[in-house]
Amino acid sequence: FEDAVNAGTPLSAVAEAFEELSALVKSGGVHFDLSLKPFCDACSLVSVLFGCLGIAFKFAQYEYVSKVRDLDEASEIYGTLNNILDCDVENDTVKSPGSLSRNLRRVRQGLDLIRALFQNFLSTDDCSLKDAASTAYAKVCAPYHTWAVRTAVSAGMYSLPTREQLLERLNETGESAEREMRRYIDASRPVIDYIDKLYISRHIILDW
Ligand code: 1PZ
Repeated sequence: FEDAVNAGTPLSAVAEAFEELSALVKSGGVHFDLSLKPFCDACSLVSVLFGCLGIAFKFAQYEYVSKVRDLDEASEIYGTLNNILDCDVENDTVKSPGSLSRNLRRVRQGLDLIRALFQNFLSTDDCSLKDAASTAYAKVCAPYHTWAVRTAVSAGMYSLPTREQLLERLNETGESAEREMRRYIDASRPVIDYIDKLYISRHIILDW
């Protein structure tokens, strides 16, 4: 009954999409070849969360959405995540600005950022969104962003909504949000690990 009540929220849609993705990845064995299409579909859902953050994060939304779109547009030609890596390795463009392998790496960092943010958000009842987001950003993304981006992000943090505003905008209660965030935290892990292995198995060190 509770699930039915919560069925239509953006957060539950994100959780469900990542559970499906994670089930695919987990069922596939070591040589599983994840298709770009379902991956990009799930990643696109995440962008609804940006709508709750206010205009200061429009740039982050644009950055994230355009990278997911590039990957999505490549899905028919490349088919799978593995093929993207193979092609960029061959052309020595894995880390080149705008390359699909680089975009995939950035999208993966976005997914991990949300995971860390949810984890911080749930760790205590009185953790503000600003604190949860700042800590998550510092750990997951800041080491790989330029000084200018880090400065803009830390200024933007002050404009984030409060905990209560966020829940309201997401159409969640404290309890329902906790449930959906936990679903995402659990489901995103295998997907993030899968993406990391695409690079590691090709001897690409993930320090960028
Ligand atoms: C409720 C959620 C609150 C989350 C608040 C945290 C917001 C963090 C904002 C990060 C802004 C990043 C802006 C630009 C970054 C670019 O420099 C990099 C590098 O791009 P490249 O040089 O490789 O082309 N771009 C990215 O890392 C793309 C993804 C960044 C955004 C991910 C955020 C996703 C999570 C938001 C959740 C709603």
